[in-house]
Amino acid sequence: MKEYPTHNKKVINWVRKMARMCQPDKIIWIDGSEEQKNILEKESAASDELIPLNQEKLPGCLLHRTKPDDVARTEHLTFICTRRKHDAGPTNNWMSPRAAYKKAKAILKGAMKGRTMYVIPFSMGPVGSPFSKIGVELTDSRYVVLNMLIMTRVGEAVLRHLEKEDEFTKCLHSKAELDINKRLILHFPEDNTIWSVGSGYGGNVLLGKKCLSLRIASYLARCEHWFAEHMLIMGIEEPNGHIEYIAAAFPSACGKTNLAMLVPPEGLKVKGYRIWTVGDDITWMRIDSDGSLWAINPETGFFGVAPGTNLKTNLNMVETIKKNTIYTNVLFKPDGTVWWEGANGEIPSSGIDWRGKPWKPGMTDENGKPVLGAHPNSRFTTPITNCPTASFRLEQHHGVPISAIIFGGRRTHLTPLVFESFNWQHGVFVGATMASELTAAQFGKIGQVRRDPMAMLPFCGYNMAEYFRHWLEMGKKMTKAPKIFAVNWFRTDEQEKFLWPGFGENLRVIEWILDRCNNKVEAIKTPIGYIPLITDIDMTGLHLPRGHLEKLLSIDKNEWLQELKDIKKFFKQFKKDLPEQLWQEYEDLAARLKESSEKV
Ligand code: SAT
Ligand code: MN
Repeated sequence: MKEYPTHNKKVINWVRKMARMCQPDKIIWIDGSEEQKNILEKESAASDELIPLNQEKLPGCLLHRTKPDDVARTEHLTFICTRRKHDAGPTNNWMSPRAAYKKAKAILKGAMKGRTMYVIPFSMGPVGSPFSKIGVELTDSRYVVLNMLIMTRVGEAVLRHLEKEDEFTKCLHSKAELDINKRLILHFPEDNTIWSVGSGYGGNVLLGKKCLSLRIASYLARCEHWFAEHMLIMGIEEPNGHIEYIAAAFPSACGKTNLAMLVPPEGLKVKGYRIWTVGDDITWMRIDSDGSLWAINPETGFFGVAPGTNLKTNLNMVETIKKNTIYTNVLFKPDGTVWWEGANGEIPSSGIDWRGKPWKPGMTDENGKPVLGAHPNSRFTTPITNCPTASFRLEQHHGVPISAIIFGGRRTHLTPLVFESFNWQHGVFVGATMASELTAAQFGKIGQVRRDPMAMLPFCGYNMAEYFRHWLEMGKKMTKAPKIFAVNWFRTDEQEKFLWPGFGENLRVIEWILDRCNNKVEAIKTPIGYIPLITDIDMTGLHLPRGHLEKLLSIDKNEWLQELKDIKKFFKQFKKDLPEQLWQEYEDLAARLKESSEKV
């Protein structure tokens, strides 16, 4: 490829400038071709960056290991760098652009010496769609290039688009020394720029994903009146061929991927539903001329959590990751395949664990804790087109119409299996007051409850108070706004056992949600929202112990009054910025609870 395969001066000047700073030995432009991909794979294998897996059993699959202190997003090293601190808001880490550039420059200076700088022109969303955004990522990691080729649209078509269009997100990544003390994930929304240094973990370095498609995009979305959300999109097809689409927000590692491609449970098989997967992580939504919300998934792959993925939890994903998949931090088996805790089949008798050390089942560490074969946040990167349920509308420039928005968290107590908000404004309150227990996808204490509005706490690129306002404003612009629901698959009983089986059975709840959207069933009004009549959830073939469904739908007044205190604390940090409508919703909820009886 010639030195600069574009005439776009802005791109050329920026690449030159970044190269002067990082001082790579050479620059290679990524064209999205199979030949170039093959060369990169060979080079990665030779340099031990990636291990080719058993090509008979897992064709086109590779294994990668990150450093043990580089296995999840590092939220404490992630910054929103706006000129005014206030614009980043109280929930984001903030640094001034000047200080941030300076700090990162000191690490990036000469960081690519002896390495190649790859230039990846990519599009989030179908190239040329009114939804889509162009980015260019510079990186010194072949692993990043190979992942980006799966997760985004890369190559010639993007370059052609850049000939006409000047605007693009400038994404710079360098592994540098992979030193946690010199690691920074910096977002400059006002400059449409991302700098990531010192990490090799997906969420920190695949800059098209969380950094561009959520943090930068959420900022752009507010300016341009659309939504960039941490949501899956799935289609539910009825036997008559009609498909309804829903978008659902859950924090990381709470089952978005499994839900997006669920297999209808045995008991509902006779109803003939078919599920279509549009996306499992990120949703961009716009109001179309019909006054309703239409959505696309800007990505082209899944970056999913491996542990727990098996035929029972996610049959379609097991099928998806059989080829052309990059595995990260899983166990390497002697036969050249991979394994993780909660995988199918037998536990292997030996292997190389995610740290690259020999492993045997039952091994314990110096504290007597089991040594895991795969890291709890080990991942696979795999093309969406491998998925048996991949939607046939993935390339449609207008996306799919959204009937319902669902907010979900991981709460062992409090939140019932499902409830419906009273209206858009109340729905925004429900989203804004979401909370969830921490999982392995974040640094922090697993199990601890944290408030995670719209599952966007780590991903909102500006002041969340303004983000809530944006949600409220968008509601006014729609003539056919989707209904908003909350779900919780994770409620437990007194013995801390899950009350709801989850996975494919969740379709029973989604069925009720769609029935509500289509005005097919009544509901019970409670202080927190509408809940289903027990008889309106189709339980054919699912034999829950007596009283479980009632427990799943019960609302404990005292628990909710307690929750209100926490919500108040959360809201208060936004001071005067918090939209007054949310305080109003808070007061209304408090009043409804106080008037209600102990248990609903
Ligand atoms: O690690 S990622 O941010 O890419 C995935 C996630 O945590 O949702
Ligand atoms: Mn996610």
